[in-house]
Amino acid sequence: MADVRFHDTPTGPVLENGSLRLTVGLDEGEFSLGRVGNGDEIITGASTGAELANGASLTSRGAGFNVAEVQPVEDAHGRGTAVALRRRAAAGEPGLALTLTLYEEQPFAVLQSHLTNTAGRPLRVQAFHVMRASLPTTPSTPPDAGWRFYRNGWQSWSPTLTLSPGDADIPPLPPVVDPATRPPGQGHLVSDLVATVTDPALGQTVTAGFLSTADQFSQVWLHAETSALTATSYADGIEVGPGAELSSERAVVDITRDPLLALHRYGDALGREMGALSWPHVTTGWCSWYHYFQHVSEDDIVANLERLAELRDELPLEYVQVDDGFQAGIGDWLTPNDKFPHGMAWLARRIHERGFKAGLWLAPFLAGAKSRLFAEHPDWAVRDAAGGTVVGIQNWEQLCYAMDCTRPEVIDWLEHVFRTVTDDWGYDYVKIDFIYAAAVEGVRHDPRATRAQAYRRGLEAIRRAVGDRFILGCGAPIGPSVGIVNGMRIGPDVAPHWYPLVGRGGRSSLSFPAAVNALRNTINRFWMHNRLWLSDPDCLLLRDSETALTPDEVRTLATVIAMSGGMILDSDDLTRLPAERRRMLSRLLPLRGEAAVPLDLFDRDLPRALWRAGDRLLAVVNWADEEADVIVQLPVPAARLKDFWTGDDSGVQRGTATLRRLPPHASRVFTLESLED
Ligand code: 9PG
Repeated sequence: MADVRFHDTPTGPVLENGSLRLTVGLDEGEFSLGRVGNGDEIITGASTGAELANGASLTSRGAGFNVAEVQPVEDAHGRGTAVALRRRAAAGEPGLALTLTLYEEQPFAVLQSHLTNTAGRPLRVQAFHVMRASLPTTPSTPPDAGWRFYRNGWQSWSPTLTLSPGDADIPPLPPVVDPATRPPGQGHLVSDLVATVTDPALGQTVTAGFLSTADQFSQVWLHAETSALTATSYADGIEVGPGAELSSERAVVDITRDPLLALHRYGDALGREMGALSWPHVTTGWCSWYHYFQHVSEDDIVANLERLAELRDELPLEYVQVDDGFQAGIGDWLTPNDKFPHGMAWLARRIHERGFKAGLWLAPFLAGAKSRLFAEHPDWAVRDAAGGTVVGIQNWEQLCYAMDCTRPEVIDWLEHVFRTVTDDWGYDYVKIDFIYAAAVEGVRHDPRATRAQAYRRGLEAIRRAVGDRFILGCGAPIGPSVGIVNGMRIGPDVAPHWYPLVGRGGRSSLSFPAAVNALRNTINRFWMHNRLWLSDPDCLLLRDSETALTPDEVRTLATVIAMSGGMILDSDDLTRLPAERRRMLSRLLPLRGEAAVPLDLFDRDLPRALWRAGDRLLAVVNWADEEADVIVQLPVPAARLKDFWTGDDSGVQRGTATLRRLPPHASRVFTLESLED
């Protein structure tokens, strides 16, 4: 790429690198963005704005900008040039500024808004609309054509899929799935953190998202009718003192022709900016939850441990992870219940003696109404405006309150709990679950902390306590977890049934436990793995009894998990798992590494073709409830297809691959051998 060039024109500054041109209209208070050499501007009439807690709002549109500063920058993304624009304010208005940055070596623009309190009394900021822009519309096209919207969910379990403007938005499910703020008014599709919109007819893709994610939650909205695109960073009404300044998170806008590449690029940039953690290898293990659930006992763990030791050569798994069910109460993590008579340190020692590493589940940001923790510290919960305790979830036959991680006593307690679990008991791995609870809306001890900051303080305390041991985030908001967790659950719970048990077909059930729900997110969040953390697609369930999954469904679940390249944990009773099902696991374990790209991500919410260029594996799934012929576009012009499971030669296919009469929910995996000869 090239240097960043800056020039002044009569209407305002222009910033340009080898791929993008950013044009500012000073009098309009707007900017536009397009690809160099393409002529067309894709983002037009873009403005910046802020909303105050008292309902007042500010926008640059119409007010105009002055150029405040042009300066070189250098950061995680390389060298660049930043232009600071100051909104022309009327007397008495707060100051609003926008910084626009282009980098020499990056094909995206970075935007950040800043608000200055020029008054003599504090002011509270609700949100920054860092960018409000228009995308080109194609009004003559039917509602299902035009822009296709990649929608990312707020936390691990929140639905992630592509939608059309004609589709209804996925409703939020407070507080579990999505307590985050929603845009005013109907007609928007909403994505958390990042959205990619692509129009195959126009051949254009715009990715708008956020690069910095520690301080404010963020969303991107597309207005279905007007194609207005808004990137918002939530300041949650925190106070800005007289003379002080508050900035939004840093937004990124990327314009490309290839939507899959755009998501990879965004993941790389977010990982760089937030210092994503790496791990030497993709972890594997066994987890107690999906067979024993909360009835698990020490004997169950030991029985599986002994079986794992016997099977070590066949199944080289690393971690034995004890899930929910060992603790005396939700919050009483250091007291085991009577199903674990020898205590948790004994169990970790036993796991180590057999040559495995030990993992433990906790839900550290919840305090159950029946717990000793809550009885002793009712003041540790987040409050609502009326002074009531805020519920994080109703589960385990009680209300569970959300912990206020802005309280120093809570931070001390968290460190104590996690030091005990790791240093004293010896656990090498913690699965921290339901951790969105630290980020619920409410009143906290520190009124200057946003939801994201409160969450991050809790997470940082856990990281301090566990040192460089493995942390798996679960039920975790995506953005502020980057840089702290090693592994991350990226979808809803798997289950020994394909569809959710309730609400099937309804959109609000997309985050309920079900094999198909877990797979949807695992496929659609492909770009996170190895960029933000190791992705955890949730467990394999391979058993042939105590399951409602058909053999085809079991194989598809296992195949898609393996194609994700992410963590592989089995969750069956290994003392009873048939040899033939175990062999499936041994075959799939070596596939950890590369995440498959869903080639048809923007065509449907459950992509049918998953491709790994590194080992040339192509998986094809029939998501339909009936037998069907599935036709997919090949990622190469032509290839000989060799069946991964059977080794059978399935012949040469050109352009597309046609799979005849694939049973419902069945899949096929092929190695694509090239046709050199
Ligand atoms: C243990 C489980 C497992 C699982 C986690 C998480 O909405 N809910 O009531 C709800 C309950 C459980 C749940 C997700 C949502 O599963 O994902 O792997 O650890 O907790 O209780």
